[in-house]
Amino acid sequence: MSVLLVEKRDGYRVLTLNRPERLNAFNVPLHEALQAAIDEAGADESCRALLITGAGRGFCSGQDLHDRLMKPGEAVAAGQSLLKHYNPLVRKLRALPFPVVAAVNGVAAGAGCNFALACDIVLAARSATFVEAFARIGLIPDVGGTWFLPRLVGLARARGMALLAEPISAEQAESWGLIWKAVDDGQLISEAEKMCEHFAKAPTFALGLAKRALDASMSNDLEAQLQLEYELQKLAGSSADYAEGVRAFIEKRKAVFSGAKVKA
Ligand code: T3D
Repeated sequence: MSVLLVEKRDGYRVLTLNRPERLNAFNVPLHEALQAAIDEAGADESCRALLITGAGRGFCSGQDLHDRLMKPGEAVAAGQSLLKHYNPLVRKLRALPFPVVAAVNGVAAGAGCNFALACDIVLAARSATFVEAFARIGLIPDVGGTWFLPRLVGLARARGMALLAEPISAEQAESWGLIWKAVDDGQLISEAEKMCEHFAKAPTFALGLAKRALDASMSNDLEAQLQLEYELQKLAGSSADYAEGVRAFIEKRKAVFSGAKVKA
């Protein structure tokens, strides 16, 4: 059985982490399959959204610790693992020119928690939990966690999550602004599918530019951000989707967006 299931739908793809016996922990084959699937989705012009979820009762439990068992005096090259697998994974996710929806179906721990937070929209089953589990085993939060957490929930809560490593419920995560929404367990996948179906008909080019602008805002000052908005809005404003959006509004009908970077 493949460690990653890839399903092509009309206008979007579904990636299901598929190591349920280890709560979908990351190992090398899963990293390789996931990165290849993200690259393929990014290169497919008909793909306008990605839905990522986990098989079984967990979303992702982070690094597979069975691959990190050390003999006394031995050290694991955790740095190499970040350089080779985790950091490229976050970069690839953030660079995708369309929305990525994480449907967190169960526990998201360690790298699995921060992998979810690196997606654009996080929906979580009400029974799911988020755990910055690193402190329990002597590591620091990685996979962008030390960057995403304070920006999403502020320093006080980021510190609490990183230093205490206690599970945060989906409802708590929603009320803190860590995730978009907690939904009933039975509704999770259909809600995530509905959202991806919406994105598959959205002005994708503009959404990709909006992602870029929001990411850049994390380190830009206001002047730099205004300049970036000017540059990106020039691109969005010359797209066929903008022309169609305005026409549809005036004609009081639903817009039909191509999603492509085509000039009006
Ligand atoms: O070296 C590097 O690459 C550096 C980068 C590191 C990135 C990281 O992600 S470090 C953090 C690694 N993850 C963790 O520390 C979390 C470990 N897991 C847990 O703390 C708990 O399993 C959970 C809180 C996630 C869930 O608890 P619970 O009680 O619901 O489930 P469980 O019984 O603990 O787990 C179920 C099975 O999954 C169990 O196997 P078994 O006993 O039924 O055969 C358990 O061993 C396995 N499992 C869960 N997490 C992992 C795992 N196996 C390997 N690696 C895991 N991370």
